[in-house]
This record gives sequence, C-alpha cells and structure tokens, in this order.
Amino acid sequence: MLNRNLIAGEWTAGSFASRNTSPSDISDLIGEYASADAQDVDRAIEAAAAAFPGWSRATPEFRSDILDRVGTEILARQEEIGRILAREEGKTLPEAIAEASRAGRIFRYFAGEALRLEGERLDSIRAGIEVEIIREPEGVIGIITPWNFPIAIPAWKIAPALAYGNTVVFKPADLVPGCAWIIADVLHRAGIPSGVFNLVMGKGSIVGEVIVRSPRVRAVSFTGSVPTGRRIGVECMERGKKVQLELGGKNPLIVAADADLDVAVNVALNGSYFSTGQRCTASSRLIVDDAIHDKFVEHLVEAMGRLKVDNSLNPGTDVGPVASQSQLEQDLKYIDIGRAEGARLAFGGELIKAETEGYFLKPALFVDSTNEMRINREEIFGPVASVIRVKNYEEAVAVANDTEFGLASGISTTSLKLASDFKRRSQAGMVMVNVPTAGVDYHVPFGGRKASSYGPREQGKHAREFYTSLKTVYVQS
Ligand code: UN1
Repeated sequence: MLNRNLIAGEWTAGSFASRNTSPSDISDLIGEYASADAQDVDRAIEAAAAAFPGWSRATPEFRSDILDRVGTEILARQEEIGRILAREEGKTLPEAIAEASRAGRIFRYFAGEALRLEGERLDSIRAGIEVEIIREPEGVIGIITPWNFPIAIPAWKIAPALAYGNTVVFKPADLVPGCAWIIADVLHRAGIPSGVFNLVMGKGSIVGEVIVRSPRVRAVSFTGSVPTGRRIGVECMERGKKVQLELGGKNPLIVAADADLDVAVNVALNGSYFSTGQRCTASSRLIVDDAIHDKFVEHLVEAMGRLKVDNSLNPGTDVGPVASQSQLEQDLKYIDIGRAEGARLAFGGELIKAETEGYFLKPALFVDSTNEMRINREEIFGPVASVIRVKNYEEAVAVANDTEFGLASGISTTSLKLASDFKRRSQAGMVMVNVPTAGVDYHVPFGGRKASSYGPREQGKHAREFYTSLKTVYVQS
C-alpha cells in the first residue's frame, strides 16, 4: 500500500514512491511512501496560505481540542507507533516507545498553551494613549525535520506552530516517512481543517527547496546538519523570512576528580551511546580529570562490554543499528581519522554481524585524544566518543568551551562549588549536572549557542518566540 502525502486535506499520490526499509534488517519493508514533486509542494503551500485566515481566527479552544485529540491518540498508540519508529530509525523499542509517548505529551502540552497566549498592556508616555502588545501567528510555516527523532522533533515544531494559529507545510527526513505519515493521519482524523496541515514527503533538494524559496512561506524551522542549515538560513535571510535552525553539537562531558564513578560512567554511557549516539545532544567529548582518568576509562570500557548491539526490536537490545548505510560510512570514516590522528581505540569501532542484515557498529571509545583532533571538532553523529585527559578542572572548562558548537554540556561532580561554577561558565544552551547531556524535557526551552543554533529556542512556552510575531498597538480613545 502506498502512504500518500496530505495536501489541502486530500491524500495525494505524488509522482513516484520511495521504499522505507529498516536499518536493523534491510529486507524489512515498512512501507512505500509517496514523494512529492515541486508542483505538489506548491499546492501544499497555496493550501496552507488559503487556510491561514480561518485557522488563525479560530478560537483557541477549537485549536486546543484538536491538538489534545492528537496527543491523546498518539499516547494511546505509543507501543504500535514506537514499533514503526524502531523499525524505520533503528533506536531500540523502549527508546522508540518513549519517543512516541513524548510526542503525544508535546501535543497535549501545546493544547494547553493554545489557551494561554497572553499579551501586555501599558500606559503610553503620552497622556491619554494606551499601548497593547499582542502576539499574532506568522502565517505559513515550513517545517523540515531530521531522521534521528522521527516523531518527537516533528511534534515539537508542528504542535506550537498550530497551537498559536499558524498553518504548516511539513517535510520529514526522507529516511523516516513512517512516523511523519502517522502524525498527518492522526491530525487529519482529529479534524484539522483542510490545508491547515500539509505533509509533503520527499527529498530536500526538491521539497525542501520549494518550501524555503516560496514567498508564501513566512518562517522556516529546521533541525539537521550545519551545512544544510546554514544554506537554508541564507536563503531565508535573502527572502526576509524568519528562520530557526537547530544544528549540530560536539557536546562535552566533564568528569571531575571528585565525580561519583558509577554516576559518571552511567551518564557517559547513556549520553554517548544510547540511541546509537545519533543525537545532536550526545556527549562526544569526555573530558576527564587525570586523577580519575584510568579508573573512569576502565569502568566505562567494562560497561560498554555489557551493551548488547542488535536488531532494535529484539528484547534486551541496548544499542540498535546505525540509521543508514551513508551514516555508517561516515562513522567508519571518522574512526579511521581518529586512528590516523593518533588517538587509541580502547573499545569497539568494528562492524557486528547480527541475525539480520543491518548496519550494526560496536560503540567506539577513543582514548589519548586531544581537543585539536578532527574527531573532537567535527560532529560524527554516531556511537563514537573520545576521552580527553586534562590535569585539572580549570583545563577541563577551557577544553569544554573550546569548540565551534554550544548545544549541551555536562559535568559529573559531587562538589556544589564546581557544579555552580560550571553552570555559569559553560558556553552551551543547556547544562547538565550529573545528568546525561542527551534526553531533555519537553516543557522547557531547548537550544544552543554558537554554531549549534540560530534563532529563538524551541519547546515549552518559549516556543512562542518563533511561532508568533509581536504587534504593538497605540490607542487614543
Ligand atoms: C534529546 O536529547 O532528548 O536532533 C533531544 C537532536 C536534537 C534533539 C535531542 N535536536 O538530536
């Protein structure tokens, strides 16, 4: 069966179909999905523009009820949706179910936020005049999402966009149309009016281009790689569009001399390798104080030895496959680069054979690495982390901040003094103390600094910064 695009409230076949297969088992076909061509995308944008006046003026309660129904259905179907997610993306079934549940909760959260969009009122500096500051939706929003969180990232962009009265043209990553199609189907059956939400699956070079260039799309929210994000940013800037970019990370985790060893190892193991390390929030630089270095490496390697890398659907799998052949090639390339740069592989880095044919890579840990090496400067986006040995906390902070990126950072310490100091000095958008750098809450701001992010934060009530525009009104009565 062909899963079609949703354009102007109609399921539309598109000009060709693409096969969605599992990275755990390349013979496992999840389904065939329609690819949109440029005309399809134009029609979706037209439909979104036509639907905007009605949707933006609908009552907040009307919008809230639809988002609430969507969230409730996703939560009720989390196991079934999680299974599709695990098959198409490759994270383990428990991780995938948790992601589906997170998506459901995000829709429910923004169902509430739709009712809470407040403004401000001030007296003017001029007598007899009042000033009101109100928030209004932007218009048609283009949403372009990556493959690594196939349902949570679409949810945390689509839900606030719709809650605040915008209409949406959504392009999911080519690799993971399954969850995107489910979101469209659930929204459609929840009664979203025609054209308010449109799904256009397909390639970035076709679908993404049209969205970014169309004069009718007022704002673009993108999560993905730095080069693509910067290109989109420039294209939007040239056309006077609002743009929000969530890009890469090279997130540091400091392991201080006084860290609780078990806590530090668990935080590193989770942050670096869970979800196959395919999170922009993953800890890829483990910056370890000389005083605890050898013990930490020994315990981390032991813990890595206990990780079961296997088909994402098998019970007991800790780490699923890499999401695609091309991502696997990138991971292996960086493992070669690390070796050539003089870092030493303390664990993993080789391909694993499972019962099914998929992209299984043994999580890799480099030691004896320096912060100047490419493996510590460029985002790898796989189950690969490296240890950088430092002589004290001061050096650790300097190394942590010495990066182009600034998404998340972490410290493992039992000292309140170090934790408080790092909290202030870290040049990252999110700082974690004895908590993995990856795995965030949905009701608080998400985003980074430096090359990691551009534009306002996502998630929580701060999401309104991007999805609404301020209007200042002066009234003399
Ligand atoms: C998380 O760590 O829970 O693409 C979320 C990413 C991020 C999301 C991370 N935008 O990995």
